[in-house]
Amino acid sequence: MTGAELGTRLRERDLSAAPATLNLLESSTTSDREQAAALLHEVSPASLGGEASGHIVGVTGPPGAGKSTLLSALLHAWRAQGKSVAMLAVDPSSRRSGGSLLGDRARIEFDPADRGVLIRSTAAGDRLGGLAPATRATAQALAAAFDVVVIETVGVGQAETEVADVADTVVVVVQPGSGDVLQFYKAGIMETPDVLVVTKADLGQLAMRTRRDLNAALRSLGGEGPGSTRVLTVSSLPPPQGIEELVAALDEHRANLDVTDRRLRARRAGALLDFAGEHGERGLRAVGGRRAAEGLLEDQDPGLDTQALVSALEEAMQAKMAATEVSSAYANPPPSTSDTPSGSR
Ligand SMILES: Nc1nc2c(ncn2[C@@H]2O[C@H](COP(=O)(O)OP(=O)(O)O)[C@@H](O)[C@H]2O)c(=O)[nH]1
Ligand SMILES: [Mg+2]
Repeated sequence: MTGAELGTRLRERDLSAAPATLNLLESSTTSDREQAAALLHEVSPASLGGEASGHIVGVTGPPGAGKSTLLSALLHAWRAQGKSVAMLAVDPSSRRSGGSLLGDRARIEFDPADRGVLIRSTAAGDRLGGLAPATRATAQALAAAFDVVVIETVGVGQAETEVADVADTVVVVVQPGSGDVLQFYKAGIMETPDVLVVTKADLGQLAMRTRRDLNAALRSLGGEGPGSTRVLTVSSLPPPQGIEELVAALDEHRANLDVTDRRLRARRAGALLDFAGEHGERGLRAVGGRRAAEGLLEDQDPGLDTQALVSALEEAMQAKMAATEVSSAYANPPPSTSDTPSGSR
């Protein structure tokens, strides 16, 4: 099965193409990367004739906040609505055996026979929070076939920013009494998410209080009115509470979103991150710095996928490097014998 064939199947919303897609996009061999580029081209906005229709939801929060348990509840709610769901979890518990990183951890529960669901956990490796380039590309590709694509990352701050670069809607999950998140917002360290969820409402008054405190903090940041951050409380353990409201809040955010604009910015930001990750400061300097790179990305066809944007940056880099080699060869010709200092100085 070629990358282009997989991409075509995704475009036709054939969910059975998803596992092979994940494997291909995670592979780093040269031939697989070529196939991956062909796949991504098939599900690019240019090929789809518009943005992929799936809703990309980023879910992030500190370890133990209740993300996985919440996602199990959301999964059932979405499936009950007949929506197909892909969940990409960046899992820090796989760093240590038995998920002992922070004690008691839930897994996302689902029926393995259900063909409308795809769950993939990727080990976070050394990175707590950050997104692998493959996760970004995978989410964008799967959004062509699935109704909902969730990316779960762990952490606050950086994790939130990175997931905001790819998601249509960003959900930050906090548990009752977690004052640190409040402090982050007050200090302006975190971007405000689209939806804030306080979990474990069944534990009592503390959840309501945390919700009030978060609302007060958001008000003090001037975040009120349409389009501002919603704060919801949920209980994810049976009997679930607040899940329907959360599903509705996510739908509402997406319905009011300029998806084309957000996705275009996501692809450009992702391309810049991937390029800088691959080629470092030297690569950025070669294309004339970060600003110049951004300008170059803005000049590209808005229908290009992220990988194609990375390729455009790489071509510019290679052209610049080749030109520099030629011009420095003229500017600094290899010393001829007469130029060579011979003893005197
Ligand atoms: N009482 C209660 N416990 C919860 C709830 N949601 C999650 N938990 C518990 O909190 C712990 C961490 O949950 P988990 O989903 O693994 O958190 P994650 O690390 O953010 O994915 C587990 O022991 C869950 O059973 C909830 O709504 N109520
Ligand atoms: Mg988890």
